[in-house]
Amino acid sequence: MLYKPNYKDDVLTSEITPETDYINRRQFIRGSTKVAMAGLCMRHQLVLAEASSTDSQVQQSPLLFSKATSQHRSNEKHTPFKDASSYNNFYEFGTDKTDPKRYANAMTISPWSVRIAGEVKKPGDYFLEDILKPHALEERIYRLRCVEAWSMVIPWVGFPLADLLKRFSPTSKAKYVAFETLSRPSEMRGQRSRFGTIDWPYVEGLRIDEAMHPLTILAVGMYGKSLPNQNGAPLRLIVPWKYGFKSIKSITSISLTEQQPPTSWNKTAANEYGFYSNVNPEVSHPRWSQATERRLPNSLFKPNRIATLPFNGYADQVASLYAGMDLKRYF
Ligand SMILES: Nc1nc2c(c(=O)[nH]1)N[C@H]1C(S)=C(S)[C@@H](COP(=O)(O)O)O[C@H]1N2
Ligand SMILES: [Mo]
Repeated sequence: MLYKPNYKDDVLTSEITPETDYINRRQFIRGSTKVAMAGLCMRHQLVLAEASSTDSQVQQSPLLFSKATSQHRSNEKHTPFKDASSYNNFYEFGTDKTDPKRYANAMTISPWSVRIAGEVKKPGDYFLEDILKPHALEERIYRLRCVEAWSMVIPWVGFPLADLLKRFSPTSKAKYVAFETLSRPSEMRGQRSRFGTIDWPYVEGLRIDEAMHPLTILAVGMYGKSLPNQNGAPLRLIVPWKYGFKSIKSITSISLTEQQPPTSWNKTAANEYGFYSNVNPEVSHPRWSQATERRLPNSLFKPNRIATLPFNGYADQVASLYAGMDLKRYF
């Protein structure tokens, strides 16, 4: 099913920009098919990604967003969209890397609602449109490092998780944030499988300071378009300094908690996957080294093996969150 977010009417509405800009932008959207950029200057430069779709099964909607600032860019080559959308982990659809692209289109993503619960002053079930409404979308080009020792560089489109959490007024008891993915066996063949490893639904969690960190975002798109289902449409978490499994897909619940919440891979194999799961070349997985990674796309002739960096290269920005902690113990 085609997901058409109401960005043109909702997210970047007259609430946050003058009416004239709003109208100009709407005309801009309507009047363009293959677009690069126009000098629309509001708070940022707004970019409308190319609307042409290629071979993807689902035609992704273009998004309006501000281009990554130098702080959130990378001089590394982006992983091509083709690779980032066809080599995936999304166990709800199967355990092969090719399963998510093959089967995730069975997931209905519209309508979509997100439960905001726990230690907040404004809990409730909200439609995705209302969740997204006040947030201006921005591009963030981040490395994604899977615990399996491969990695990509992906231009996400989203907004800081902190901005969303603040809207719902966390109480003083909110010490952690717990996330949950959709549970819908009728559309998720991996959830029907008798050989499941994971106890569904997939759950993840962050400490509140990690959740509030400016690098932590909720993504609704990548490569300028709304997320393909296999990448976690319509809303997913991105925590770039942690192993990829922390970046939970297709979120239906965000809950503020006093206690550290359970997380799927930790429940599955506690000796292999910790709660923190910060990328750390010095702490090996019990069955393989984490010192290097295979940067996708790679091949037999171009193995593309590179050194893994502490905190996936974001140490300057996040190492202080863990000052005084033994990272070998809290892996
Ligand atoms: N709900 C859910 N979220 C998930 C997963 C999953 O199986 N289910 N896999 C994780 C893992 S292991 C990785 S590496 C990333 C992969 O994200 P990508 O497919 O967009 O590259 O998603 C993470 N989020
Ligand atoms: Mo992963």
